[in-house]
Amino acid sequence: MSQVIEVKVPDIGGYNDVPVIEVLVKAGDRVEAETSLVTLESDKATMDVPSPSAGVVKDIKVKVGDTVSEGSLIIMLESADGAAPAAVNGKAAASAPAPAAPAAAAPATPTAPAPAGGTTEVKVPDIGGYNDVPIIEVLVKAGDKVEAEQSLITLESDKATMDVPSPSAGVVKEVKVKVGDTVSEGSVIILLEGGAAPAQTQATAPAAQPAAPAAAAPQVEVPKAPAPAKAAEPAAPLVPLVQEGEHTISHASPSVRKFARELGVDVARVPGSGPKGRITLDDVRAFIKRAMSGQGAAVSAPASGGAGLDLLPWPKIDFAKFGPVEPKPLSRIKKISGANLHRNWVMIPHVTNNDNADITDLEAFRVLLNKENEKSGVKVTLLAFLIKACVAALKKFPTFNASLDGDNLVYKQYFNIGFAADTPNGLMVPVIKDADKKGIFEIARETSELAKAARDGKLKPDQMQGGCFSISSLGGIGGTYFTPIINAPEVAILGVCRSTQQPVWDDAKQQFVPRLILPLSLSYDHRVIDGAEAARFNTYLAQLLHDFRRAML
Ligand code: CAO
Repeated sequence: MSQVIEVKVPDIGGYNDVPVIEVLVKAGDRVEAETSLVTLESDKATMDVPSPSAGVVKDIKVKVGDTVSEGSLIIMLESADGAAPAAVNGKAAASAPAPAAPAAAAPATPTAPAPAGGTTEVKVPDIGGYNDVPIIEVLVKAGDKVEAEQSLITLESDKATMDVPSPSAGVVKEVKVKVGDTVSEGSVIILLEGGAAPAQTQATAPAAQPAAPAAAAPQVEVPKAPAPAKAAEPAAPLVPLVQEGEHTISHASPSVRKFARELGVDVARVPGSGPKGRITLDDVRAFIKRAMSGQGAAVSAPASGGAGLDLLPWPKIDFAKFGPVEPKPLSRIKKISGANLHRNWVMIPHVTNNDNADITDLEAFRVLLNKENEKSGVKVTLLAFLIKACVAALKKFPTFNASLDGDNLVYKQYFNIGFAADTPNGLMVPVIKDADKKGIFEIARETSELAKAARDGKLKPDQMQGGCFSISSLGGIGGTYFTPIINAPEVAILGVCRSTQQPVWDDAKQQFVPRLILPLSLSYDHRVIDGAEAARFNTYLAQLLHDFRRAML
């Protein structure tokens, strides 16, 4: 016969107001005895509250962010067989007590004072009778200054993850263990120098505890961790925080979670590099670094839901195994532009529209202009015409001269055009300001001066700022079409490749004629620009380059 029981928070080592960090079931879920229901996290331990029996979740009484203490009601469970475990069995359904066993080992708490000054051995406390528990993280190194209660190492049994905190403030003299070592109660983990134990530590030292023996290195019996279910309390044992092959729960020690929380990082979005995908402090640091450099979204992925990119780690290969190599650091410009390109590529839904422009007449005009102005010292380039044509197209299609700002589209009423310049140190994008107010000669002179400044490493920051739209011209080099990456917060970029003579059908003459054809590749942000609009923009641009008189229409 089924009965509805109240599942309450068990003894969690005297902690009160412990935050619920994960609710692992929902109403209607069928659970087995010992299935984890919620995860609690104090600043020292992460613990799951398991189901006292098999059954169906009727109602969930807590949500993420709530705080709970021993006895707090968390779930109403319709017990499948009425055979609730010992602690619940036989009680009235509505008032069934919480499972008797603590859900997990709580953090170790110092129980004996450290002497002021001198060296003390910090040992593994009572960890609930577990032996040979692997160390999954060593959080300090020799020379580190630590505060009382600061986590020193993280242990992980198959049932719980727990930090061993420092019994007092001091300096780590020696670390006696390393990741992968296994320890049991009493194992020496660290030699700690100096520092007096906090008052509370002394006050909580159990009376029965023998005083530290008078030895050169006085011993500190550290932390008494409330034991998980003992023989007398057969109910819910601890449950692993991470199930093999399942990543719905972030695998991180309490100290890593705390560190992430302090920095506002959602630990579920941090890819773990430790064993079984465990998240380390370095993973959190790397995540923040990536976020700061604008690459966060590229590598972070929610642990569930499929909204992110669940990427494999970058392959680490010893190339020297296959032949001689010479590693060289990336240039500063490559590092900066690389981070920007990466963010833009990942965050903007790029689409590229390819088209052709017949620039036969324009090229003839350009050659003529250069002949007429040979002595001026200014070479009229195709790039200058491209800039002018783009300004006209931006005026006709203002969405291309806009930027996304949250839910707003900011339309710019100025026309600053950036152009990619290839320099020995990497890509730079100088900007021609107010290109709408400048003539072809002025633009040609300015692009050549800015390109030279870029190559000489003399571009000033303000000469690269304020762009509305960019052009990447590879025409002097070659290629047919390519996909230029949008230079955020701009919403489009024009890529231009090498013009070539091609046979084009002439309707009037009813024959093929040779024409100079310029390939145009327009990448646009599909959140802002529709495909049809992009095709119109590119077509218009091609018409302008074919016959500039259209700009006057
Ligand atoms: N088709 C055919 N020939 C072209 C051409 C095109 N589309 N564009 C330029 N050329 C020719 C020019 O006619 C010139 O030839 P001559 O020396 O015989 O006169 C030669 O190529 C050099 O061109 P240019 O002096 O006009 O220079 P430019 O305006 O093409 O380039 C600049 C200036 C700064 C854009 C270029 O030097 C550069 O750095 N380009 C690389 C940009 C880049 O790296 N883009 C990729 C970024 S990642 O998306």
